[in-house]
Formats: sequence, structure tokens, C-alpha cells
Amino acid sequence: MKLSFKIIFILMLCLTFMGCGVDRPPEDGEANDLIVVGFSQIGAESNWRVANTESIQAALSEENGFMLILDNARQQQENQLKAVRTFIQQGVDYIVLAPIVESGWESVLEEAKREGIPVIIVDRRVNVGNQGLYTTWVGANFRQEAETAVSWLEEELLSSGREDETVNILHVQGTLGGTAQIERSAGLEAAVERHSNWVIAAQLVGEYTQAKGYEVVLEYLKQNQDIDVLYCENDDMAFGAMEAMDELNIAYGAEGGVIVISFDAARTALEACMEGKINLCVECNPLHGPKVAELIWQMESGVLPPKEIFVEEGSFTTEMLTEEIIAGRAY
Ligand code: GZL
Repeated sequence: MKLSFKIIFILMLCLTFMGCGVDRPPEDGEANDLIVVGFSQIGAESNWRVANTESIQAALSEENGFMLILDNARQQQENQLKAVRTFIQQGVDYIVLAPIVESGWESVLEEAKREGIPVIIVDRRVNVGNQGLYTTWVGANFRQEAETAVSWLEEELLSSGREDETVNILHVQGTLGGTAQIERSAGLEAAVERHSNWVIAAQLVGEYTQAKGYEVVLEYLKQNQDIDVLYCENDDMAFGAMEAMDELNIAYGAEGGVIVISFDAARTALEACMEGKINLCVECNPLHGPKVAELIWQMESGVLPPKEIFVEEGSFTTEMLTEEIIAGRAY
């Protein structure tokens, strides 16, 4: 009979620490067997993603009562599907999944459900017919992020007397089909529908990386520089776009030229915003770890968590940022 990883692991632990229990975090010096969690992470494509991974690693640590098995899918959904199936075979206690795109998860989540392994979705969402295939979702309100960006742009144009001018927007999108891209794009596209003088000059896919952002923006700007706003769906692509504009001597930022809007608000972007290189940073909070750990302890004690849990987030402009604010940021 094939003993799953979990059974072997717990047997080893229980032989070592008799009288194990997992209904609460271990007190100092008290030994419990660890809760085994398989985490399928998209990759390490951005500062945001690295911060997200670190947050989950710190929260689901051994001293906090967990054994975390982290898989980096290197931006490939098939790697995530393989990782989740491996977790199921290992008989982990919980699966945490950060899905790269919303589609394609039905069968693997059904397999996890059949084995009685709860699945927690973090960050982007899954699009499944049966919401019972996962226990809960933790993440950001991406559409609200877009509304925050658009509202700020409306105010910025109004205060500079440009509310009736044609506004050409270069839209740099993240990985197509992921919730952050879907909803940050939808917010901008809805605003363009409302403003007859706003024009999306082009939509370029930057895959959330600085390298790809630089590549696609440089290629576009070599052909067309009639751009008033750069709407980048994450900081890393914004940095790539800024590299491209520097190379072509295109002015941008708070002192004039192209208005730069970016999402995530990682520390490096906030520093660029304070220097006036980025006009608006819309925060997307990656610190999901503590909420995930809390959820698991709740479930260990029989409490079913809410179906969705939003993280807190805000936005930052050049005028409001100081060294102190940035030094106090967690990521
Ligand atoms: C947003 C997240 C996005 C970030 C990017 O929650 O899915 O993926 O905005 C990251 O930086 O790559």
C-alpha cells in the first residue's frame, strides 16, 4: 500500500512528538505536527510576485506550525496543474493556488475536492462553474484599483484644463486572462467609453515584466510618439516603459510630458513616484500570508471562512510621498 508523503511525514513526527494536535499555532516550546501546505505560485516575474511569495513563506513557516511546499510555475499554467496534482498525490493538508489565468482549473480542483483537500485561491481568481471547488479567495479589488486610477486621471486633466483635449493613452497590459489584467483593463476601457476625447492609442502586452514592457513600448514609440498617458498594469512594465522613453528622449512624469500611471506600488515604484518619474502608483497589496495562515487555523478548528477576503490598499502621488512613508512600507 502506497503510503502518501503526508502519512510518512506525520508518522515520523508523531513518533518524535507523541500527543500531537493541530488545532492552534504551537505555543513556545510546544511541539505539534506541522500542517502541510502545497503552494503553487505563478513565478517571480515582478517585485509584487516576489513580495507575495515572501509573505506566504513567512506566515506559513515551521515555527508557525506549517510545512510549506512551494512550487514556482515559471509563468506556465501547465506547471501549476502538475504542481497541484503532485500536492494531491503527496496528500498535503491544504493547497494554496495563485492562478496565472482564470480558466482551466475545473478538473484539477475536482481532483483535490475528491481527495478532501481544501484549496485556497490567492491573488487572481479562478473561473469555475462550481464555486464549491475551492474554499475561499484572498486578494485585491482590481476593478477598484482601475477606478482609482481613472478617477485620478479625470481630476488631473480637469485641474490642468485639459478635460476637453484629446487624450491618447498607451495601455500596457499584464498577462492576458488573469484577473488583474481583465479588471484593470476593463476599468480603463469603461472610462474611455465615458470620455469621447479619451483614446486608447494601442494595447500592448507586457506580461508584467520589465524586459517585455521595455520591448513592446520601445517598438511602439519608435513608430508613434503622440502619447499623453501611459497606463501600465504593473510597476515592472512601467519601469520598462520608462527605459524606452529615456532612450527616445521622451519627457514623462510629474514635471510634464507623458503622464505615467502604474499598479502595485512596490517600494521601487514609490521611490520613482516621489522623484516625479511616475505620476500615480495604485497599490495592490501582495501581503496575503497572514490572512492565509489565519484562514487555515480557522479551518483547523472547524470554522468555514468567508468565500472571498479582500486586502486593504490605497494609492500614492508624487506630492504625498516622503522618505518616511516609503521607509515604513512592508514591500
Ligand atoms: C496582481 C498580480 C499581478 C501584479 C503583477 O494582484 O496578479 O501579477 O500586479 C504580478 O506585478 O505579476
